[in-house]
Amino acid sequence: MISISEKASILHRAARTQTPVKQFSLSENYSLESAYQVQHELIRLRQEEGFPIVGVKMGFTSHAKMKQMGVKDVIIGQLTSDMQLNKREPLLKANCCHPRAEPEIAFRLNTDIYEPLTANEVINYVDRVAAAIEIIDSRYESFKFSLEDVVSDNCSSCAFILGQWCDVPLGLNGLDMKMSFDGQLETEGSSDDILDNPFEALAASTRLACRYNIPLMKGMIVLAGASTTASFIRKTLNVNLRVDGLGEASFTII
Ligand code: 0L1
Ligand code: MG
Repeated sequence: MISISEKASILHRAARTQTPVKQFSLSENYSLESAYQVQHELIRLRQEEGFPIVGVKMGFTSHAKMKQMGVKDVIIGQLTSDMQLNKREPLLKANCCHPRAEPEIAFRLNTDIYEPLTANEVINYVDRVAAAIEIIDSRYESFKFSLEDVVSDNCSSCAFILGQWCDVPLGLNGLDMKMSFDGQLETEGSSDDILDNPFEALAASTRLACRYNIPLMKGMIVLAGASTTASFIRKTLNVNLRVDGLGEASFTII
């Protein structure tokens, strides 16, 4: 049995050396609670390198993905400052194992949150919303993992880019989300595919953050999750996401 701190060190090293490892669940069963402890330890190692927590990400937010994974609930991971890309800064493919891009919506919190909130309540706790792209990059060989493995691996998070922050509209349903690779449409989804409504994903983040002692503080970012399955990035690319009413987010990978 591999200890919690050993699992975290293995995953941290895998990310830093771009060397995927075997999923832990092939050799042992472990609980979701232990998996979140591994995630906390992994984040502690990042913080030790000088990268503070800047937000959280929600995973498995589309019904298709939940079905594919055989799970009934979403998962939560943590974002550190080194993961945030800016427009002028390309993502280096050499720093990833096998990156994929996901079209998402991001929120910015205007207040610290210490309790689970409903979708109707949580709208009062955000001051901005933006189009966002998440780059996921499992540290497991062949992107294969159990629920516990992926939670330990900080929900496959690797990097993210935000578009311009916008005012929060009263509703976020029915927004078309088109992601293109080098100007060619790669995937198209709707904001309805993010847990039926991105505010539901935001509410779920408050429930899971409270349950697993993950901070949700004023100014933090919440990536609400993807509207479609992730797309493999195989070569140098310009990736662009356009969300109806929220504008665009884009980055280059070289
Ligand atoms: O952000 C996501 O929804 C991905 C969660 C982890 C599962 C995966 O790596 O596909
Ligand atoms: Mg995602």
